[in-house]
Order: sequence, then C-alpha cells, then structure tokens
Amino acid sequence: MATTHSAEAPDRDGLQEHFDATITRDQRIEPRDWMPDGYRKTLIRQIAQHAHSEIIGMQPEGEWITKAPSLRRKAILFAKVQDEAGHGLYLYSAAETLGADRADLTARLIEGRQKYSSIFNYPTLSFADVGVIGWFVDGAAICNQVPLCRSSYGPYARAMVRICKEESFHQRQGYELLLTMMRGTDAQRAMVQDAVDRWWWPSLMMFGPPDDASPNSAQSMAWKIKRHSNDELRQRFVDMTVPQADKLGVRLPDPELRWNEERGRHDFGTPDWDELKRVITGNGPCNDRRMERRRTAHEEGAWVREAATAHAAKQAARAKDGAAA
Ligand code: BYC
Repeated sequence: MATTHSAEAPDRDGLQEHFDATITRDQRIEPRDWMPDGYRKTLIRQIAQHAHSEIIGMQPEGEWITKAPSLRRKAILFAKVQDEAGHGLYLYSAAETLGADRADLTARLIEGRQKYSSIFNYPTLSFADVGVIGWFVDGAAICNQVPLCRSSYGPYARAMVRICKEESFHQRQGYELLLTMMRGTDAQRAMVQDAVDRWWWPSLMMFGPPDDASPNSAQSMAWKIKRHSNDELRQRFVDMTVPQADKLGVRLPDPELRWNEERGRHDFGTPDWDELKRVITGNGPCNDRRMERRRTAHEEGAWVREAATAHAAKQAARAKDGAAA
C-alpha cells in the first residue's frame, strides 16, 4: 500500500514511484494513499457516472412496477429496482472516499454537468422490455463490471463484487421472464421480438465509443481502472448473447451477425455512433423525461434530507451530552 502518512513521507517523485509500483504489482490503491490528480479525477468521473446510471436506471423499469402482470412479477421487479438504488449508494460512497461529496455529485447530475449511461434514455413500451433490460442491459453490465472487480482502486473494486452478484440475479430474472413469454401466445412472442429489436443496438452502445474514438481508455487501462477496452467488452457481450438468443428463439436485428471461424468470435455490424453522440449530449428519446423526473424526486425529497440531518445532529448532541455527564 502506498501510504503517505509517515513523518518520512517520500518526496513527490518517491510518491509517484510508489504509486506506479503498486499498479504494476497489481495491488490496490486505497483512499489514504497518495495518487496522481488525474487518477483521482478519472475515478470520480467514472464512479459518479456509474452511480448516476444506477439511480436514473431505476426509472425505465420502475414505470412498470404498478403495471406488472402478477404479484410475483411485481415483487421481483420491486426488489430489482431497489437493488439499483443500493448500487447507486455504494458507488456514491466509493466516490466519497476520493474526496467527492455526494450532494455535489447529485447537483452536477441535475445541472447536466455529469453524464449517466445512454441506455436509460430509451422508453420501456411493454412488459417485455423489463425482461430485455434484465437480459441485455444487466448482461452488458456484467461483461463491463466483472473486470472492474479487479480495478486498481480498492473501494470501487470491492463495491463491484457485491454489485456484480446482484446483476447476475437481475440478468437471470430478465431471461426467465422472456422464456416464460416465449412459451406464451403469438402476441407475447411478438412483444419479446419487438423489445429485442429496439434494445439490441442501444445495449451495444453501453460499452462506449469504439476504441479509436475513446479518449479516456488508454490512460484508464494504464492505471488499471479499466481492464479491457470498450470494443473487447462489446465483443464479449455479443459472443455471450448470441447462443442465449438462439435458445430463447429470437432474432438479433443485425444482418451482419455471423460466426467467424477464423477469429473464433462473432462478426457483427457497426452501431450508429451518431445516435450514441446524440443520446449522450442530451438528445435521446427520453433524456428530458429522465432528468425532469430526477429533479422532481430531488426536490420532493428535500424534507427527508432535512429530517435526516436534524435527526443525526440530535443524536450527535445526545451522544456528546452523554459523554460529558
Ligand atoms: N453513455 O473515453 P470513453 C447498470 C462517455 S448501470 C453515456 O470510452 P470511459 C444498470 C464517457 O463517460 C451501467 N456516456 O470513456 C443500472 C466519456 O465522457 P466524459 C453504467 C458514455 O469512461 C440500472 C466519453 O463518452 N455502467 O448497469 O473510458 C439498471 C468518452 O468515452 C457512454 C457504468 O457506468 C455511454 N454508454 O469508458 C440496470 C460502468 N460511453 O466523462 C443496469 C462503468 C461513453 O469524458 N463505466 N460515454 O465526458 C465504464 O466502464 C466506462 O466509464 C465506460 C466509458 C465504458 C462507460
């Protein structure tokens, strides 16, 4: 561990050397360790975007809680959306270990100064979308986030371990819902295919721009924050999903999708990168709706934050009085 708190703390060159050696040895950087400003900023950016994605990501599926077709499906969906709130909270806590302030990060999101994942700016038009989000979006999240369990920053990596366990339950509930619908009526099968058609390409975009247009990847990989490039993880997701689509009996909407014997991987078409740019810059189908909902929830939750703060102050004052008595 690159601890900086001893009286003989090494000079700046020594600190950098110690940091570099920690990364090279595949050991973890912890909150009290010295780290370069760029490393800290990159982590705050990525962790905050990830936290915001979890919180905004509650909306598209959350809209179906009151419309779920059975009590069992409602309970499952409720639990999943609640897990996403929990993921957001672990991640905001991880960002706070880097000196960020959760209220400030929330303000940045609400003011449009920080991003969240493009995927949550698409509408959920039928209950099949709940299944496809579990299958594709949580499946993509697993491909992207399992390697983050080995991220060089300790609190982020540890948060990811628990998040990934929950994501794999989320993915299976989505796939199980789709299997059930595919065993149903023609109308239900058509609903699943329609949801697959709408969510496939946006799911591939979750992995970020192609490697040659990803400004942050090289440095993030050198710091071992990211362990694989955007294109590598996208490829893994395609390879993982194709056999699952066959088993389910749906068609993935890509005429260029085929197995490449030589590469031992699937070839696939190019996502519409202009669409990704539009969605990231606030011009996707649901950006305004998502942000409006988030702002309203924040304003309507002000009394809860005030009450919690007043309660914490009262508890602290009582503890102090108790200690003095
Ligand atoms: N959407 O240089 P790049 C979940 C931005 S939550 C929006 O490749 P990087 C779930 C990128 O931030 C899923 N923005 O960046 C929740 C950067 O912008 P800035 C969320 C995107 O960071 C509820 C710029 O484009 N997952 O699974 O090296 C229900 C250039 O990109 C996107 C995470 O957050 C995008 N798709 O790589 C269900 C995982 N792609 O900041 C499920 C953690 C790129 O320079 N994050 N941008 O202005 C990561 O792994 C990486 O941050 C990314 C991007 C792969 C996403």
